[in-house]
Amino acid sequence: MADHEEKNLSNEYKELLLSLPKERGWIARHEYQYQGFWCPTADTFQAIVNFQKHFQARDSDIVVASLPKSGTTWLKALTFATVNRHRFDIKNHPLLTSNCHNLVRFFELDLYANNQFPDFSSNFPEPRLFATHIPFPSLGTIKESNCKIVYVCRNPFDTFVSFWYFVNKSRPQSLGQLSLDEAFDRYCQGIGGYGPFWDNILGYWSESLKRPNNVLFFKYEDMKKDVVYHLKRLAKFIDCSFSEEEECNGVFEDIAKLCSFDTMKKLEINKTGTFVMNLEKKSLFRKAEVGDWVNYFTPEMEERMSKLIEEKFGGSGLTFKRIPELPAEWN
Ligand code: PPS
Repeated sequence: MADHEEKNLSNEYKELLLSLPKERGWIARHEYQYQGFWCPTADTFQAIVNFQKHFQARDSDIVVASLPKSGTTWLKALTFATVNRHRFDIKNHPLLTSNCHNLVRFFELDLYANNQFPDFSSNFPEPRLFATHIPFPSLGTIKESNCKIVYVCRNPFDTFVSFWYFVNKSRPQSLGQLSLDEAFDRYCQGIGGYGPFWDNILGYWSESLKRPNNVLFFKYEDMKKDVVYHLKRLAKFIDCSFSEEEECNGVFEDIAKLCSFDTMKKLEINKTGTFVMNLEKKSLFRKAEVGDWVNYFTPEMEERMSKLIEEKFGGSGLTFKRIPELPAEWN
C-alpha cells in the first residue's frame, strides 16, 4: 500500500517509485533504491528524476559533491568564498549572514525539490555553483559536460557516527530513535544515505583518476591537517588561482578562517532555524573531529568496518588511515 509520502507524488513519478525496492528510512518512513543508490525520501526521488530530466550542465559549472556528513558544508563554504573573493569583503561576507547551504544549493534537496529550475533563472551568475549527494553515474548531463566537480570524502568510521547522530536529531518523533547497532548494520549493508557508501565514493574516485581536470578529490582528514594547502588545490582546479599579491596578503588564510568550524559554528545564522527539508542548521555543526568514532565503536564494529573497507576499497588505490590507532585495551 502506498504511504503518505508516496501519495503526495505526481502520477508521473508514483508508478516508477512504487516499482522500486524500498526499506525503512533513516529520516523518513521509507527510502527507495533508484539506479542502485538509496534516495532518502519519496520527494527526493522525484527531485532527482526532475534534475536528471531537466538540468543542462554548462562547462563553467562547479559542483560540490559528497556523501552526507563528509564535509559538504565546509567544502561548500570554501568553494563559495574562493569563487566570489573579488565580490565580497571578508569582514562583510555572505557566509557570515547566510548558511552556506543557501549559497551553494543542492539539486535534489533544494532546487528541484522546490521546483526551482536554475537553467531558467537569472539568480545563478556564472560560474554557477551547485551541490549534490547523487552518485556520479546518475548525474545526467553533468557527466558529459566539462564542468568541474569537487568531491569530499571522509573516513567511513567518522562519517557513520556523524550520520547516525544527525539522523537521530532529524527524524520525525513518530519514527523514534535509531539505535547505534541497527544504524551500523544498515550502513554496513550499504542501505541508506545515497549509498552504498563505497559505491558513491568509488564512483567519484575512479572518475577523478580518469578525468583529473574535471573531478578533484579531497579527503576530510587531509583538509583538517592543512586546509590552506587544499584551498590552493581547489583554487587552481576551478581556475581561480590567487595572485602573488593575494597570497602575500594572506587571502588563503582569511578564507580558511572564515570557513572554519569554529567560525561557522559560532555564527548566529547557524545556531537557529532550518535549512533543506526543515533540518536544523545547528545539527550541521557537532564536533568536526577526526577519530571521534572511537568513542562509539565496539571492537566488533571496528573489525566489521575495517573488513568491509578492505573488501570494497582494496585495489582501488584509495586508502583510509585509521585514526586514532586502536585503544590499547582492545588488544
Ligand atoms: S551535510 O548535512 O551532508 O551537508 O553534512 P556535512 O557538512 O557533510 O558533514 C557534517 C560534518 O562536518 C562537520 N563540519 C565541519 N568540519 C570542518 N569545518 C567546517 N567548517 C565544518 N562544518 C561542519 C560537522 O561538525 C559534521 O561532523 P561531526 O563529526 O558530526 O562533527
